[in-house]
Amino acid sequence: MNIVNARLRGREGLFQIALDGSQIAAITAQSAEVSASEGDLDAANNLVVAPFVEPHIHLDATLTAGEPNWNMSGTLFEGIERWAERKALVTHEDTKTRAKKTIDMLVDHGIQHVRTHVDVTDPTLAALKAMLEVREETRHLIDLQIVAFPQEGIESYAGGRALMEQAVELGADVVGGIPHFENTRDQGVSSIKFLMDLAERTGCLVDVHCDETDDPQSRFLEVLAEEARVRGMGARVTASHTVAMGSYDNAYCSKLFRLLKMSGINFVSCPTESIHLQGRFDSYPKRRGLTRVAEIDHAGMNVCFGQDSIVDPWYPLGNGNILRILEAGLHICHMLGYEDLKRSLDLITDNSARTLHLGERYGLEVGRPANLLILSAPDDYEMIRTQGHALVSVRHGEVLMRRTPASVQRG
Ligand code: 17E
Ligand code: FE2
Repeated sequence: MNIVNARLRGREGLFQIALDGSQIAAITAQSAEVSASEGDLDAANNLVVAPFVEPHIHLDATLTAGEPNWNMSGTLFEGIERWAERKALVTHEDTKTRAKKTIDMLVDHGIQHVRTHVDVTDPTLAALKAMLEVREETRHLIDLQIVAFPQEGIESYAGGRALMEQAVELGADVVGGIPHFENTRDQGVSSIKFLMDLAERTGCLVDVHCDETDDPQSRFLEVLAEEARVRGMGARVTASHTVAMGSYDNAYCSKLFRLLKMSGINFVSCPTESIHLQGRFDSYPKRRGLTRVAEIDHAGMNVCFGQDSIVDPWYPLGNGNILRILEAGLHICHMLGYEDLKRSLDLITDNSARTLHLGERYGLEVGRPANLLILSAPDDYEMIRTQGHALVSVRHGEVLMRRTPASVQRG
């Protein structure tokens, strides 16, 4: 199969992309627009990119908002309480059904790589066992990474350490954490040492919910970054949320950034989630409750955007469309300047792939997997401005999804 009349990010002109079974066989410049042959796909002067990536979602909690109770305060902490009520009702089949429905939504929007946090603070590990099956059963749709995520704490939850170890033994890909939720600061610190040891010993990646609070005293990011630096694990480590950084003063942040850069860790921001959950203890002025996305990016560090939730105790909306998250994030993070807009898709493609440590399993290059999207606009800026979509998603050399854009008649 060939894709013709494609625009590529950062390159002038039109291109043809040849797929040879499950690999990209060739990318060649076209001297003029061509008509597509039978069996080929016509990008019609629009962008072709590697698939969108969802670097941070909770597929075990998805589609449970209001069951049995709604989060009335809109805080993270009430979300955790409401989820504990729903968690008591979780079954194997219920988890698989909801996760698969949500994966279909992600696929409909061009996502082919997903990292999901799965709550392992449950003595039965029911959700984890269900998600391990989902990972295998949806390989034709997505590459799924599973994070062993201790929602109620590693040190503060009975048997928390053993559950984390068991989750990795059962097949989790990534070790998680939640230091700001542990009962004490000391427990937060020891939870990070424990989870970094576990990851180093087992070869897992690391993705920690870190400082997801407006409390400027929540400073576990420095602990995570230093552990990553000393062990030389930075590229394998991700700090998710880090929203307290939005409340740190500049003097502390200036010192912190030096360490963050030396550590080489990755960052995920979930802008729609954080603008909803944070700032809840403020009246006015009211904080935005996001990490310093533009500053992290402009300092040359790796940062990407994720959805976090779809209709769960923390966030009542969501439809799988990561472009909606990108648009919101660019607004909230003061990233609508031309320099940011013209490379904005980095935040849901290349940067996210780097966070997931996908290496040569990702990217529009000869020899890499034949996974790609045809978008509805010719460049990053126009994708955002027109609220564009992924129109075609190709995976393993075959069409996985086609979207027909709405058409408008005047008069
Ligand atoms: N759990 C958590 O600790 N934080 C979140 N944002 C979600 C679940 C969605
Ligand atoms: Fe999360």
